[in-house]
Amino acid sequence: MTEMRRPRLGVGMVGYAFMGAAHSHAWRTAPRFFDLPAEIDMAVVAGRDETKVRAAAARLGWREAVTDWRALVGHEDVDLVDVCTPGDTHPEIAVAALEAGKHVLCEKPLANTVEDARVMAAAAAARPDLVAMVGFTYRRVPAIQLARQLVVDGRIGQVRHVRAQYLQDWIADPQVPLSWRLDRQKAGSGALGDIGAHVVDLAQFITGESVTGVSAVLETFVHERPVADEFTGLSGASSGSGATGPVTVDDAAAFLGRLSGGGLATFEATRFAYGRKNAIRLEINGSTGSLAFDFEDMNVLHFFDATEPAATAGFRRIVVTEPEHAYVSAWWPAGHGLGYEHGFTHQAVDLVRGIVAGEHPRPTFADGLQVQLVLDAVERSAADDSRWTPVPTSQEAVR
Ligand code: SOE
Repeated sequence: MTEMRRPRLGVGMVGYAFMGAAHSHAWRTAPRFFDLPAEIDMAVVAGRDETKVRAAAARLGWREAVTDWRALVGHEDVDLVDVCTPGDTHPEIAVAALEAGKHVLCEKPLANTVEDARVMAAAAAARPDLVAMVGFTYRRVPAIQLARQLVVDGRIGQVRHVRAQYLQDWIADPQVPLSWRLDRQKAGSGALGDIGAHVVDLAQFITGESVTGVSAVLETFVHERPVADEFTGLSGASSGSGATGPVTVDDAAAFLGRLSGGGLATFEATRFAYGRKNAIRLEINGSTGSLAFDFEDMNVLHFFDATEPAATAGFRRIVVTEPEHAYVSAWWPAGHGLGYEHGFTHQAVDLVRGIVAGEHPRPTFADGLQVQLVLDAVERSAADDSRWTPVPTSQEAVR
């Protein structure tokens, strides 16, 4: 019997820090656990510093290292460009890749501005033969997939409320040094774009509705921080020289929204919630039930079915590790649990399958643009004090 040869898919990744490491892990792991319709070739990684990019290539499993992303985009072995850089470079790299006939996976948020996101979405629309996907990875957590399925199946009825929070604490200490995520030029915004974007995407993905309007506040609590000399993971280390620089983004965002189906939503994104490490908390109340999720217990989904007899109804704690659940059968025996990195692997799997099938796995660049429009509306709302209604003190009230 002759075995069908699978096509080769050459991947080129730009950037190799936190997201680059997570994506590399996904590219290495996806073919080892999932049946993929293509052979993954981790062909090239690009980064500006030659020594560091070579070391990253060796550590993360890339065949070749280059110091210019243009060389990667033009590389004959590269069919897919994986963009893991800060947002300010997304448009140039992604558009060049699409124009060169390469599929693209781009980290979120899609861009730093609506205008840039629009250009990227237009470039993707001009090449329907190519896949252009945004890295809203949390969609591919099995419990989130189950939440979406329960909504599709009508198990919570019409959505009335979404309560969405993304809470971290890694910059709550004012001595945590500056890094690109605190620089508006590079990141576009702060907690809003870095983590708020995820909960906007998740709320819309699970409900199947879109945010149609917002009323927002943004705040920066720490305006000046030590300058970093070295970067690791999310943050960096300062040598203690005493040099400081400005924080140019929001530290926290809070906003109300209306949903296209008539429901109300509240959103909160902060990196100042001491004790909350990566708490993506979602609660959705519908006309016949509710869902609740917390990424800090990411293998679990809570479901309340209001059609059950009141005497015994209660939130059901579903451990989402059965082979029936999305993606799970490729991994471990029931109950053995998945972690942060698995979402990235699932993303790689769906992307490769989409490319080979000639489909457009979501979230597409058009979906990324839509989230960007919400973020932009939040910034415009927060900048406009005209609808802000101050509360008089009780002394003022009795005067
Ligand atoms: C990437 O998807 C990302 O949003 C990072 O940019 C955040 O900083 C991280 O905390 C969550 O994941």
